Amino acid sequence: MDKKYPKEICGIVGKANVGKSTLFSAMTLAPVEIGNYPFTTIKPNRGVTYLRINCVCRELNVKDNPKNSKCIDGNRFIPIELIDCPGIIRGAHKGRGLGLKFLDEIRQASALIVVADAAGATDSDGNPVEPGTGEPVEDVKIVEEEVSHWVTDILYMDWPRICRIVENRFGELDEELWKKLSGLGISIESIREVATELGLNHHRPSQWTIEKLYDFSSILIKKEKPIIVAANKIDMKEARRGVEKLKNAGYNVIPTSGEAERILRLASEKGFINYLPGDREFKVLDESKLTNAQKKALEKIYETVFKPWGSTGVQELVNTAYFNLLQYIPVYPVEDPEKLSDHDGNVLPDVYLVRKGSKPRELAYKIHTDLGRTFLYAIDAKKKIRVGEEYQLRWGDIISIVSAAKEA
Ligand SMILES: Nc1nc2c(ncn2[C@@H]2O[C@H](COP(=O)(O)OP(=O)(O)OP(=O)(O)O)[C@@H](O)[C@H]2O)c(=O)[nH]1
Ligand SMILES: [Mg+2]
Repeated sequence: MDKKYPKEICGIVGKANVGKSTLFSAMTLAPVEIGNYPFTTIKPNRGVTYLRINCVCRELNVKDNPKNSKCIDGNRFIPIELIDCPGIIRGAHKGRGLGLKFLDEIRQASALIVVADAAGATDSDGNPVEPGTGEPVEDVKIVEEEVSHWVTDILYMDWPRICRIVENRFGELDEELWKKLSGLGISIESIREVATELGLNHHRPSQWTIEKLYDFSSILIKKEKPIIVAANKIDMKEARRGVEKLKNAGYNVIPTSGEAERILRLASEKGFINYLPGDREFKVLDESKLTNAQKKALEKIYETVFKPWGSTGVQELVNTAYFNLLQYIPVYPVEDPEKLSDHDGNVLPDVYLVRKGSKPRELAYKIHTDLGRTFLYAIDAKKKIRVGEEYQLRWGDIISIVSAAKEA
């Protein structure tokens, strides 16, 4: 049976020149263009990054053979696709800068990282300025507003047709809006809820003003695409105030230094240091192999990032987005509940991400539609007990699905 691995997508968006590509490069090790001027990136970059969790192999003291993920020293790394977008400036929906067309590429993203320049080293158009002068909260607001305009425009362009259909009773408004926003992963229930919340008439869309349509789009997108703010450039002293301001504005904020993470990841790849993404320290392996400049760069990272902030924050970004905001949990499906393996004998081969509250059948569907359709029951392989349809999967569960197809 062919397995399909569901793909999770995370988008990196933000004002021009705040460090998106540096962050992307740190998270994927992909070489991309980085420059201290706006619009260095002109089309989205795609790569793979990983969520990090403690692997159950440690808890059970078994040796695993990961297939869809990686296990390093008892840490399981679960892949997600990362997309680095070009910069956004105010008025982008009207074509300023590089416009917003590229947002089509992140329609499927379940989480968005909005990067802000916490050090305030860029103006609202992304030009370099004296650190501390730029407004990090504005960096996030610009993105929120432009994305809301983008959604508004998708709907507004087709508004006369939508009005005709609904007001001549050829279709329901919620459904027409949902079709129009298809691919954005927005549920029809949310559309209904937000329209009701705003007191908008479901039968007379021609009475909706463009301002109301904007409010509708803005609330809808916030509800469906949760954002995590990377308060970036924390290695600069001006960032402390910026981080506070972002937190006070009520955002989910993770202080980050993409640049520090990028240097550490590269140094670790080259074998100079011992460092895994998310570690709260790094160790130089052989000082004699480092040039003076490299030594200085590492010392600076320790002094400006690890000492004051504890880590580069980069791993926390995706971990917090998926495990706290989206409330995903990792579960390990296995075929053999005794050996904890797949049919080739690989122990704990896969980790799947499911929403908190998911049941075993949903996991079965994620693995294969046939497995979902023919699902009978599941086995909790840690406890060696049978669990039924109503069981709610828990963090780190090892689950074996028993299906009619398998029994036959
Ligand atoms: N001090 C500091 N500078 C950083 C950090 N991350 C990025 N930079 C610098 O910020 C500038 C912009 O970096 P990019 O990664 O190209 O920024 P971007 O947001 O992708 O820019 P556009 O693609 O033009 O929108 C470069 O000079 C980087 O070296 C960081 O964590 N700390
Ligand atoms: Mg860029």
